[in-house]
Amino acid sequence: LTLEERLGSYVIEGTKEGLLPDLELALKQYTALEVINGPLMAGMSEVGRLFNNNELIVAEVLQSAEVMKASVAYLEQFMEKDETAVKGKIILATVKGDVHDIGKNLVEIILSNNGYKIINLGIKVPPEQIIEAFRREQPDAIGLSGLLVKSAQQMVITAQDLKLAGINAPILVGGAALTRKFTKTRIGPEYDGLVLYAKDAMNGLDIANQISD
Ligand code: B1M
Repeated sequence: LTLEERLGSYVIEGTKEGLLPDLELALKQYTALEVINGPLMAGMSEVGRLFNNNELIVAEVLQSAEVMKASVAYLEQFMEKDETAVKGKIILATVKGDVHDIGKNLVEIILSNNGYKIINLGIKVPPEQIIEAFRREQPDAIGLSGLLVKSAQQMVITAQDLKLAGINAPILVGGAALTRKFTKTRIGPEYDGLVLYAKDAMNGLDIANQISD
């Protein structure tokens, strides 16, 4: 197997044996983020495909997620850091009913490496908890993540509840089940402030930078 194939297969097989030496090797050719977005994400997509075909069970997907998390935790130290003054404060949450947090945590790493103070509320976060955190922290924006189809609908509900609470700070949304179109036509109209869709974590950073400019 090539190095790239091996990196993907650690995620697919859910094994960490040999992972660290291969990550070190990969860093000689790629940036930390390229390793994540390339071979590791390719492995995760394959896990999603196999799971969808009933060729993997949840316990196996969990092991794949562990490998992805361990890789990101190791690679984090090699990511570019912008040590300039704080650009803003952002609350992050995976919406109610959804436990997927690898993407959200990647967004946290990238934003905090680039001058943002992040308040990470974790997973399965109901709107009430986001509203409470908003009042306490007074952030510049709210980031919502969700991977399940029902999470897209939960984002609509969350936006409605935030509006009812009188909140109109920009909302940044992302996650596999979401599209730009859904964001624009279904979430946006339910909210008084901006609702912006990010296709990946770097795009999330670009959008955060645009908002904070
Ligand atoms: Co789940 N799962 N899962 N899962 N899982 C999906 C999402 C699924 C598509 C797999 C499939 O069937 N093909 C499917 C959803 C189907 C649907 O809704 N139609 C699914 C399912 C069905 C489920 C369960 C229901 C399974 C079950 O129990 N029977 C269950 C749900 C539990 C729940 O949430 N209530 C479940 C559970 C799990 C595990 C716990 C085993 C594990 C998650 C572990 C964890 O996160 N701690 C897991 C995993 C790993 C996946 C897949 C395989 C991979 C997700 C992932 O981590 N990707 C996933 C299939 C897939 O996505 N291909 C799948 C890597 C990550 C870096 O990408 O999170 O997309 P992602 O983030 C991206 C972008 O989306 C974006 O940036 C990141 C890249 O830079 N982004 C943002 C994300 N959030 C953002 C926020 C932003 C900006 C950008 O701003 C705020």
